[in-house]
Amino acid sequence: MGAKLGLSLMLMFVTVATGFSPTPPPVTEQTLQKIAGSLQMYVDLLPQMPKIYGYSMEGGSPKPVKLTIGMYEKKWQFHRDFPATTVFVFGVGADTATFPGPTIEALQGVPLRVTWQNYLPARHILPWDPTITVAVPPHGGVPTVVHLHGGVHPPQSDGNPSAWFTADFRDTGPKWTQYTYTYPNVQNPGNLWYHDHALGLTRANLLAGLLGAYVLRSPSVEASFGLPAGDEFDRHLIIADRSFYADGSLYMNATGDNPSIHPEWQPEYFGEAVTVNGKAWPFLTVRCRRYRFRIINSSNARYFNLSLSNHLPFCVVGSDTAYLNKPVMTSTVLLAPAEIFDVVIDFTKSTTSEAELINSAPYPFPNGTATNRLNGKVMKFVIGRESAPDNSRIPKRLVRYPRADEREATVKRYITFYEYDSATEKPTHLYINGKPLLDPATETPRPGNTEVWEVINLTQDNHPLHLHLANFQAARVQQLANATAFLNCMTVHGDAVKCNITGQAIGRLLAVPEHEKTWKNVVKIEPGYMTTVVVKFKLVDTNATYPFDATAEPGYVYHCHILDHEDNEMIRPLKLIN
Ligand SMILES: *[C@@H]1O[C@H](CO)[C@@H](O)[C@H](O)[C@H]1NC(C)=O
Ligand SMILES: *[C@@H]1O[C@H](CO)[C@@H](O)[C@H](O)[C@H]1NC(C)=O
Ligand SMILES: *[C@@H]1O[C@H](CO)[C@@H](O)[C@H](O)[C@H]1NC(C)=O
Ligand SMILES: *[C@@H]1O[C@H](CO)[C@@H](O)[C@H](O)[C@H]1NC(C)=O
Ligand SMILES: *[C@@H]1O[C@H](CO)[C@@H](O)[C@H](O)[C@H]1NC(C)=O
Ligand SMILES: *[C@@H]1O[C@H](CO)[C@@H](O)[C@H](O)[C@H]1NC(C)=O
Ligand SMILES: *[C@@H]1O[C@H](CO)[C@@H](O)[C@H](O)[C@H]1NC(C)=O
Ligand SMILES: CC(=O)N[C@H]1CO[C@H](CO)[C@@H](O)[C@@H]1O
Ligand SMILES: [Cu+2]
Repeated sequence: MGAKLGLSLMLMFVTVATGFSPTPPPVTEQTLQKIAGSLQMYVDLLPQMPKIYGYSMEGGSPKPVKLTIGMYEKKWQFHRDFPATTVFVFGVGADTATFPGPTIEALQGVPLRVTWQNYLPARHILPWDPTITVAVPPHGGVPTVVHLHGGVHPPQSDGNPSAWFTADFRDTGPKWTQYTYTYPNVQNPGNLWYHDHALGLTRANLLAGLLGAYVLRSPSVEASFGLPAGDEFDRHLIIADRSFYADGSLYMNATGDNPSIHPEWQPEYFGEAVTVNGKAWPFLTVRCRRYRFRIINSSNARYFNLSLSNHLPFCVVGSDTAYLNKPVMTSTVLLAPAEIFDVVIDFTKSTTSEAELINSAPYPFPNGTATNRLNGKVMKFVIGRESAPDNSRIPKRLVRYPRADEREATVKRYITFYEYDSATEKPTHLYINGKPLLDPATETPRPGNTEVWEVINLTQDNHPLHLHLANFQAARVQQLANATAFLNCMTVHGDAVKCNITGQAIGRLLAVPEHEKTWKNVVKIEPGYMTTVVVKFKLVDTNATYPFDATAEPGYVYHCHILDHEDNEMIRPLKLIN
């Protein structure tokens, strides 16, 4: 305890010396709601982020390229009637950088190299917390490292939290190895996104704007589907909730839930305004035809249970980086943080001239506060009356990936989520398997193997589980007979088998929704249940092993994708070994 306290005090000293923590003016939840509530909804046109091509067509056939993408501080207008906001964003230059960053278009089989450059200033624009396990650069600046979420790539290009770097690579983290990352793009086509992953700073760096979409296309797989295509009809909706001060600056509560333990860390960030592609409650005028929307939830902690006010269904064609076996019609999709749904909306079926995209997910999910008139609205579609030309279609079949099959697994692991609370019953931190990130790896899969991870949530919240490198799928979701008894036993023995987990997981079964039955990168873990997750450490479309050394240092990680949890410290190493 003494050593730990000493370390905290030392880090705090460094913080003060570099002047990292701004003292925000006092603000109340009501003020924030007032600011958000004074803004008229649906006055800003939904932007499309600039595109960057991860290949060149010079000479007629696709060729690899190397990109340089920077992280810049700049001003961003979130709403027509609101002062511009200082953000940290990605772009090929400061003038073209956007919130969210440019969309990277990659092609299956064409590797892409990217040098991520940090041009961020000496001070962060948001509070962070020196008492959690966090990157603290000796010379100041904002530590960053980029992770391509859903990407199958070597560990050196994975954006390990300890591979962070500051402006001009002046300071680098202990696991930093290289300037330029390689994305082989050998995997199946689908939706990825890139975002910051710096140790203990992910929630603040993403909140500031360090995120963007990445699409991996495969003409040979996708051309025959006939889904809506082209910039106008195939679009991203990147959803993020944010709160603001009246002067336009981003708001993040700088007082921790347990200020004597963690002065600034809060267990979950929820914003009062819902932004899509960097605009608060935007609108999009659509033609009377089919559109494809790739919906990415880039919120820190907010789940979105999305539906359309005119009851038009979503036709879900994919989730995360994989297509479904066949399209699934559904009236609602539940997006966890970092989860992606790829949907088609057929506006010809609309009986109204407008449709609001609405959100009904309580926060925290599933049993928190109900949504209100602000965070219950996302955006609006204004639907053209005259039917528009449309040669797209909804195919009967998409990609026939093998189903999740527990019997293929050669290894079974038990993964348990814990929340630790202070005497005031406020969370101080969360761990996976009772261990912090920097403890040696315990999950050490072999490349090429299939494993079963029995994930047991002993907290009150739903947690989105994310593994780097692997694709996975929930096969079974079963309630524990007595979660309290199991938790009590785990507190004493710390061993799921000793605590009779097979005797415990005998309760109610929850169905995995049809539109989530594919090889995913995020699986929602229901509280009080054991979720059986089939994990593949190989390419899911061909069964091929990785065409690179996945066992190299610094390895990968797996974590909860509620960013505030990930930072403190619901994250563990994932180290592949032969
Ligand atoms: C910020 O967090 C502290 C500690 O949980 C809380 O007392 C305070 O009300 C919060 N402020 C706002 C504006 O929500
Ligand atoms: C977005 O993800 C966050 C957590 O990562 C989750 O709380 C929220 O519900 C998700 N929202 C949507 C629309 O999926
Ligand atoms: C999402 O909202 C719909 C109603 O709009 C509700 O029927 C459904 O149960 C909700 N889904 C979840 C997972 O809460
Ligand atoms: C959430 O609410 C439902 C219905 O009220 C209840 O059955 C369930 O146990 C609650 N879950 C938690 C984690 O409190
Ligand atoms: C669950 O286990 C706890 C602790 O062992 C016990 O006190 C409680 O009665 C049990 N609940 C049920 C419904 O069996
Ligand atoms: C495990 O739990 C089940 C169901 O609660 C019970 O029937 C069984 O006796 C338990 N086994 C052991 C070894 O405790
Ligand atoms: C990959 O393995 C699965 C399970 O063993 C099998 O069902 C599938 O046909 C294989 N796919 C290919 C392309 O070999
Ligand atoms: C739904 C459910 O059973 N949730 C439980 C999750 O685990 C905690 C203990 O950590 C219980 O308090 C919840 O009731
Ligand atoms: Cu979590």
